[in-house]
Formats: sequence, structure tokens, C-alpha cells
Amino acid sequence: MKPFAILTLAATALTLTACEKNLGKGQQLNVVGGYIQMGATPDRPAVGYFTVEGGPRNVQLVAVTADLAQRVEMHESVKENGVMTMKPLVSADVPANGKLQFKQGGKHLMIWNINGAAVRAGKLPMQFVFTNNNNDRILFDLPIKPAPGGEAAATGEAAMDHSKMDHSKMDHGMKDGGAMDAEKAPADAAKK
Ligand SMILES: [Cu+2]
Repeated sequence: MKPFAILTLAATALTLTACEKNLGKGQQLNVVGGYIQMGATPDRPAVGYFTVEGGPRNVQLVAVTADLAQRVEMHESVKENGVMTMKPLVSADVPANGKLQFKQGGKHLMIWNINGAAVRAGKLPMQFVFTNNNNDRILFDLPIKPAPGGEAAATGEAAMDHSKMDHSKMDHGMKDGGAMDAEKAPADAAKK
């Protein structure tokens, strides 16, 4: 009986030590929240926002992907000559023990053609790919919010980000060949 009790105590002590070591490491690289807002109309891309907490080292977020969407791109809204415009983002810094935020009016995801099942489930499983020692991938389900309706559609971020700002300059039309830039097509054709 005695030896057994001692062993149990020893095991408990080991477990505690392991826990403390883990806590001592501080913040780990992680995706801690966010959401996707559907486009105002089905032919418009959805917009995604999220927050990444940095780990012990500086890393870069180099891609966000989703198997259940046709395409995901990282973008940044920037002001050029007083006009808000968008640029594709190749990577984004995640400072050690710091934060990276994709948020309204700044960095954001654009997501094309989310699978209907994912929309109905209300979440899109995504992979966040980072450059660090082992090209870490973090899986995170971003909840999907429906498109803003009524007044919100006119003032919401989806409308702001993706209709008032001129996405057509980003060559989306070339890759999409989609309805998104259909209105631009006649002008382009006329030029040729
Ligand atoms: Cu964009």
C-alpha cells in the first residue's frame, strides 16, 4: 500500500511541473477570434477579419486558405492620393508576444464562393499558414455572419470595403472572369 501511494504522489508532482513549464513559456502563436461577413449579393466576395496572438518569436502570416471556398486573398486597404484603395497582401507580421489584427478599414480577407454547406453551418474552417521553423499551420473556424440587410447594406463594411473602394484596379476581373467585374467589361473591350 505505501509504495503505491508514493508513486501516485510522484505522478501528481510530475504533472504539475509539466503544467508550470507550459505556463512559463508565455503566449503561444494562435488565432484567437474573428468572423466572416457575407457579401451584399451572392456574386460579391465575403470579407474576413481575425486576430492572431504572437508567440515567443516574430513570425509572418503568409497565407490563409479554406478548402470550402473557391479562393481566399489577403488584402490591405490603403489611402492613395486621398482615395481608399486595396492592395493584395503577400504577408503580415506577427510580432513576438504581440498581435496581428485583420480589421475593418485595414487588412482583411476576401473570400470567393464559400461552399453552401459551410454557409448553412455558419462557419468556415480555415488554415492560417505562418513562416517559422516548421511552417506552422493553425486551424480555426471563422464564424460566418449573413450579409448586412437594409440600411446596414449601404453603410456596412462589406459595402464600404468592396463596392465603394475600387477593387477593379486589383485585377480581380482577370482572375475571376466573374460577374463582379462584368460592368467593367464593356469599357475594357472598347479600349481594345
Ligand atoms: Cu479587399
